[in-house]
Amino acid sequence: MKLPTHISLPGRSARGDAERAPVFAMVGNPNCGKTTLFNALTGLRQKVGNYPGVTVEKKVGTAYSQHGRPLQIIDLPGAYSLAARSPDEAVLRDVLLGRREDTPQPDRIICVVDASNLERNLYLVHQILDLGRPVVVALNMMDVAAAVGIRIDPAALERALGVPVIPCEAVNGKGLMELRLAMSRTEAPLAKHSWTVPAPIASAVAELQAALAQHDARSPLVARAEALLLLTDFDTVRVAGSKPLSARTHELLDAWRRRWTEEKTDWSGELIRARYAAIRGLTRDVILRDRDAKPSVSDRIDAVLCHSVWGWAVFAALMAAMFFSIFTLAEYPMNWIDAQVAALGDAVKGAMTPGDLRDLVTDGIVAGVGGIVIFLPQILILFFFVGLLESTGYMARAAFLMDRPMSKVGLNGRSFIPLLGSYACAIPGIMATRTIENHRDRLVTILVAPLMSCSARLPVYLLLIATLIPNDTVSAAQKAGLMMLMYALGTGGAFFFAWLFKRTLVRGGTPHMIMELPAYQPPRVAEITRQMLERGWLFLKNAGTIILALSIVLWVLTAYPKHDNPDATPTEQIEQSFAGRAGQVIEPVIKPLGFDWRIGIGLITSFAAREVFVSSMGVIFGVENAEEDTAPLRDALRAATWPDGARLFTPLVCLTLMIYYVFAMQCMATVAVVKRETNSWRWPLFQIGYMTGTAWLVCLLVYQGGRALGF
Ligand SMILES: Nc1nc2c(ncn2[C@@H]2O[C@H](COP(=O)(O)OP(=O)(O)OP(=O)(O)O)[C@@H](O)[C@H]2O)c(=O)[nH]1
Ligand SMILES: [Mg+2]
Repeated sequence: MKLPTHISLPGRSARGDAERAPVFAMVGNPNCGKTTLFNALTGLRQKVGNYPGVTVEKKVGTAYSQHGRPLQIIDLPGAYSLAARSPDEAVLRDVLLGRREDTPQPDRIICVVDASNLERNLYLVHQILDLGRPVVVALNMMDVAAAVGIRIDPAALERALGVPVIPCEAVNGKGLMELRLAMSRTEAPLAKHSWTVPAPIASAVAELQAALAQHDARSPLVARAEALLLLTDFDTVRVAGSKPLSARTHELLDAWRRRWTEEKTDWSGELIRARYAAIRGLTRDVILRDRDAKPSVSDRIDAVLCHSVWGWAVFAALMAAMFFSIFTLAEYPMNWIDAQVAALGDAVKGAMTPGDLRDLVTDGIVAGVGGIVIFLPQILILFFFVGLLESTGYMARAAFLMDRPMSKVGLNGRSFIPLLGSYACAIPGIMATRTIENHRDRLVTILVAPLMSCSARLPVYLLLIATLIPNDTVSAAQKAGLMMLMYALGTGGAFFFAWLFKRTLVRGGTPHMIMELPAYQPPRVAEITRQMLERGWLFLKNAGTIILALSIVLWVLTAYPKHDNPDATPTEQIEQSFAGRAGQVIEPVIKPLGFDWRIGIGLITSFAAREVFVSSMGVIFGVENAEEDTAPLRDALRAATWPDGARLFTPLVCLTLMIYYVFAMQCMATVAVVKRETNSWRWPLFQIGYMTGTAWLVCLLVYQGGRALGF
C-alpha cells in the first residue's frame, strides 16, 4: 500500500464555494488537561477537575485559527488505550473510528499528553498514529514534569514521531499560540510511524482490514488500525448511537477469536509488548531526568491523607467543616434575604387592593419563590466545597480511602466518585458512572446514587431543622450535627442497598480498583467560584421558572373552588380546594408517619423536585397566615396544628419528614437520566419503587417508634 506523507485540511474547494470547518479531536489519557486546553481554545467553560474521568461525553466547540478561520474541536473523554473498557472510553474509540452517527470523523487529532508521565501517555498516541490521520502532540503539564525533576526535549520527540510537538501549560495559557499555529497549517505531515506488527497476527489484520474496508466503508488506514484493535480487544464495550459492525466482519472476527482461544496464544499481550518496545525506542533521547526522583510533595501529603487512620480523620474533619460553615457562614446573607422577601411581601400587600390577584402575588409567588431563594447562600457554600475537593485532587484520595468500605459491599472505590458527586446532584453523579468498567457495578451505582443527599435536599433539611429547633436554644454545631446525620443516613442507605443489590439482583465479584492519584494542585479559586456561581445561577433560574410556575399552579389549586361560606378560615378554604382534596386522598397512607394532608400536598408536588416541598409549604402555610404580616416560614410551620389543636410539626414529625426526603425518589430529572443511561424504563421504575417504599417504611418505624418512646 502506498501511503501519503502529507494530508491537507479540508477547506475552500477549488471552486471557492462553501467552506467546511476542519474537525479536530482532543484525545489523551484521563486528567492530562484536554478540557482545560479545549476551554482555552474555544472560550467555552466545560467542567475540569483534578481527577480522572471528569469528561464522560463528547463536547463540540469552535476555535479560530491564527487567520481567523473557524475550526471545530471535539473534547472527548480520556482513555489509556483505544481498547475501551468502559462506556466513556467507547465514545472516544467510536468517534475516532468514525462509527458515530452524530459526529463527523475528525480530520486531525490533537493528542494531549502529560509530560510528567510521558511513556504511559505515548501508548495511546502510538495507537492513534495507526489511524494515519494528521496528529499534533500537545505536550502538556510541562510545569508538573519540571517540578518532579523530569526534563523533556520536545524537539527530540518531534524528530522521533515526525509530527509537531508543542510544549504547553494549559492552565497558565502557555503554548496556546504555538498550538493554534500548528493547528492552522493547511498541510499537515503524517507521522513516520513504522512499527512491526508480530508476523502471525499480521495475516489476520490484513484479512480483517479488507473486510472493514469493503463492508464497513472504512478508509484503508483506519481499517488497519481498527482491525488491530478488534483482534486484540474483541470490541466488548458498546455504546448507544454508534454504528455496529457488518455481519461479515463479525463472522471473520469470531473465527479468529475462536482459533486463538484454541491455540491458547496471547496475541493482545504480544501486541502490547511490541508497542511498548516501540515507544521505548521513540523516547530514548527524549526524556532526560534532572535528578533522582525523590518523594514529591504530593507523596508526602498522601502519606497523611491516604493513611488508614489519619486519612479518615481528615475526611471526617473536612465534612464537619463543610456542614458547620453551611450553618454559620450562611447566617447573615440568609437573614438579609429573609428580610428582603418579607419586606417585598408586605410592600405588595400594602400596594395592591385586597383580592385574588394580590393573594396570588403574595401567597403564591412571593411565599413560594421567596421561601426557596433564601437557601441560595447555603447552596453556594456546598458547591464551593465540592469545587475545592474536585480541583485540588482530593476527590481521587477520597475514592482511594473508600475503596476498603466499598469493597465490603461489593463495589470498589471507583464507584465512590459518582456517589460523592451525587452530593451536589445525582444527575452528574449518574453520568460519571460511565467510567465504571463493569456494567453490573455501574447499574448498582446508578441505582443507589440518588440516595446520596443532593443539594436539592438542603433547603428541605434546613427548613425542617429550623422548624425543629428554635434558633437560640441550640448551637450551630448541633444543627450541623443533625444535618451530618441525614447525610450519613443517606450514604449508609446507599451502601446498604449496594450490598443488597450485589447479592440479589446483579450478582458479581468485587472488581479491583485501578485509579491514578493525580498530583495535588493548588485550588483554582477563580475557577471554583465561577462554577459555584454557575450552579447558584441555575438554582435561581429554577426558582424563577419551574418553582414559580409550580407555586402559581399550587396557589390556584388551593384557592379554588371557593368555599361556599365567604367567612371560612384559610384552612377550611384549602381543605376543600382541589389541592386539599388531593392531599386528603393520600392522607390515610401518610397519617401513620405523622403527616397530615397539607404535608401530603407537599409530598405530591415535590415529586417534580425535592426543593418544591419548601415552596409548597410556603404557599400552603403562607396562605393560612395571610392575615398577619409575612413571617418566616419556620414560624408558620411551628404554629400549624391538627384539627384537635395538637402541634403538627412536632420535633418527631420534622425528623420523620427529613428522613422521608433522605430516602424517597423525588426528582423527575433523575428519573429521566436513569432511563436514558440504562436504556429502559425498568430501572427507573424499580428505583422509584424501592426508594419511596424504603422511605415510607423507615418513616413508619421512626415515627411509631418515637411515639412509643413518648416523643
Ligand atoms: N499544573 C498544571 N495543571 C494542569 C495543566 N493542564 C491542566 N491542568 C490541571 O489538570 C487537571 C485536569 O484537567 P482537565 O482539563 O479536567 O483534564 P482532562 O484531560 O479533560 O480530564 P478527563 O476529562 O478526566 O479525561 C485540572 O485540575 C487542571 O487544572 C498544566 O499544564 N499544568
Ligand atoms: Mg476532560
